[in-house]
Amino acid sequence: MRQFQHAIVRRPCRAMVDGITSAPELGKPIYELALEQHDAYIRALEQCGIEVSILDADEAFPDSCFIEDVAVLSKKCAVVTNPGAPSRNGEKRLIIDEIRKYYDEAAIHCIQTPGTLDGGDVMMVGDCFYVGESERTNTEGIRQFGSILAAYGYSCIAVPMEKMLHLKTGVNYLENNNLLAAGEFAQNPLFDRFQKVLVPEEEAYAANCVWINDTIIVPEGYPKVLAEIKKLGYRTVTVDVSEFRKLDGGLSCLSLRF
Ligand code: CIR
Repeated sequence: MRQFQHAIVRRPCRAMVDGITSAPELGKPIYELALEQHDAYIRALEQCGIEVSILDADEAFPDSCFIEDVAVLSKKCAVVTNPGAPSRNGEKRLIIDEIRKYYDEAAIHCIQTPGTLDGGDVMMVGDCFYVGESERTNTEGIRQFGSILAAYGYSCIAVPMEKMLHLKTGVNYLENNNLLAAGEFAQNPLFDRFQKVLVPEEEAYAANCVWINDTIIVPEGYPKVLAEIKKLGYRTVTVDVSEFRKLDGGLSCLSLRF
C-alpha cells in the first residue's frame, strides 16, 4: 500500500478569474471564495496526516494553482512535465526548486518539446502509470514519460481519450483495486481489472476524488458518489471546490502528493 508524506500546493492568484475554462456558463471564479476553499483544501490534506508545502501565488499564470499538471512525483523519481496549454507551459519553471528539496538531481527528469504532458493525465496505480492521450498530452510526451519510468522499473499504459480534459477528470484510483470511473472511461476495457465505482453523469465532476493514506477527499455536493465511497469502507472528507470547478479544475489538480 502506498503512503504519502507530503503535498505541494500553490495559492490561487487574482488572475485566476482569467483561467482557461470550457464552462464559461458557470461564471468567473470569485477569488476571495477560492482562497477560502483553498484554505479548507489544505486543512483536509493535513487531516490526512501529510505535511503541506504552500507555494506563493504567481500572477503571471492564471491557472497555476492547478499544480498537479506541472509534475509527476513518484517514490523513485520526479518528472517535470511540459504542459500542453501554451498559457500554462511556463509553469513548469516554477516548480523545479521545490522539487529539488525532495529529490536528488539525478532523479529529476523533464519532458521535452515536442513532447507535451500534463500531470492531470497521469494516474498512478502502484508501479504502473496510466497516461491519457488528451488535447494536452501527446504521443511523444507519453513515449518520453514511459522511457523515463522504465529506468526505475515502472510501467506506463497509454489511454486513448475522446472528450475529457484530463484522464483524471474522469477516472481516479482509490487504492485497494477500487477505481472511480465516469463517462468515456466507464466501459473502457483498459480498466476492467479494477473494481469500478461507476459515477453517474449528473455527478461526473466527483469522479475526481483524491486518496490519501486511506482517506478519500470528495468534492462537496455529490451525495451518490460520497455514499458509494463510504460503502467501500473509506474515511471521507468533503471539500467545496466550486470556484475551481468553474475552471475545469478538480480536487486532484490542486496538489502534488508524494
Ligand atoms: C486548465 O485548463 O489547464 C485549467 N483551467 C484546469 C486544470 C485542471 N487540472 C487537472 O485536471 N489536473
